[in-house]
Amino acid sequence: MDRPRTLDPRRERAFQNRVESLPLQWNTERFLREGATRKVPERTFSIIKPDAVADGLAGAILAELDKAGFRIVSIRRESITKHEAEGFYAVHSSKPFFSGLTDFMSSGPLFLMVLEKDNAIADLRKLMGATNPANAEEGTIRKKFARSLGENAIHGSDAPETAAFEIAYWFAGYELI
Ligand code: IDP
Ligand code: MG
Repeated sequence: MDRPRTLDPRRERAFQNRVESLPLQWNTERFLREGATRKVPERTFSIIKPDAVADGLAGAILAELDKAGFRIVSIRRESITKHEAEGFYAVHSSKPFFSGLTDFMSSGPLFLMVLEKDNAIADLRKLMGATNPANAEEGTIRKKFARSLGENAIHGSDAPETAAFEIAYWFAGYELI
C-alpha cells in the first residue's frame, strides 16, 4: 500500500517557516509574489587588503562598513595564493602593475567579504574613495587607511557583472544564506 504523501501538519508548518525565512532571492514563490514591489538588497564583493590587515586596521574598516549600513553576508580571513590572485584580477593581466598587484595580494592574510545593502555596489565604491589615496575624498576608507596606490586597503566590485563573478570566485552558495 502507498504511504500517505502529506507531511504531519507540524512538520509541514516547520517546513513552511523555514522556506519563508530564506532570503527573498532564494524563495521563488515569495520572489514572484513580492519581487516586483519589494526591492531585494544588492550584494557586492569586498576585500580588506593585506596592507590594512598588517596595519591592524581590519576592525576599523569593518566599523566603517557597519556605520554605512552594509550587512556582512559572509566573511573569511584567508591567505590567498599568487595563482588565486591572478585568476581574481585576470581583467588586469595585461597591465604593468599585474605582477606587483598579485604579489601584494598574496603577501599576507586578507578578509574576503560579501556585503549587502540597497545600492551596495555604487555605495561601497563611494565609501572606498579613489584608487589612489592621494586623490581620494576626505572621510573615505582609502583616504583614511590606505598606504599607497598599489596598497590601498580595500577592494570593491565596480559593476553588477563583476560583483557576480567575484562573489562566485570566492564563495559557495551555501555560504551566502
Ligand atoms: P580599483 O581597486 O579602484 O577598482 P583598479 O583600477 O581596478 O582599481 O585596479 C585594481 C588594483 O590594482 C587597485 O586597487 C590597486 O591595488 C592596483 N593598481 C591599480 N593601478 C595601479 C598602478 O598604476 N600601480 C600600482 N598598482 C595599481
Ligand atoms: Mg577595480
